[in-house]
Amino acid sequence: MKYTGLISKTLGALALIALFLYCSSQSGGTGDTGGTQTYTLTLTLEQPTNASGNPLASGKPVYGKLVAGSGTYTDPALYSGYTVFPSGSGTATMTITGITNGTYTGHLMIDINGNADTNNPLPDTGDYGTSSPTITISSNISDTVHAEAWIKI
Ligand SMILES: [Ca+2]
Repeated sequence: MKYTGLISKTLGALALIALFLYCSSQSGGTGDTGGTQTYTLTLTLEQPTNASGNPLASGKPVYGKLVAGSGTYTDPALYSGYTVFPSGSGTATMTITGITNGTYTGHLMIDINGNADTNNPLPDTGDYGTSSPTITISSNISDTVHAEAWIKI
């Protein structure tokens, strides 16, 4: 048949369009912008504790950020998060959304003395920080920061 080839090409093109539309509709993800896949980092934060196990950050704000590559805590945040520890001994949850595929360094700090600039929060003496892990994001990630991970600055 003369038209068979044309019909199968047309069907093939329609299938490609359908596949494209399907893929476009699958790029969902929180914070998705313009079809670029993004991911969410969810951290459960335990409070630092004293030798008796009492919480040391009750009601205190926590700032987190991801910086490019192996960047330091003074580098600008590509992505940032904020939460507050509850009163008492509870944990806090920090959610950082809209992260694109890549390798970052994560920085966390508890502003114990409440003097951080909320636009560019940096730790000072008496605050708590953590070691700064390399974080490779290629999916949604959930992790826990344990009480022992906090270091007094
Ligand atoms: Ca501070």
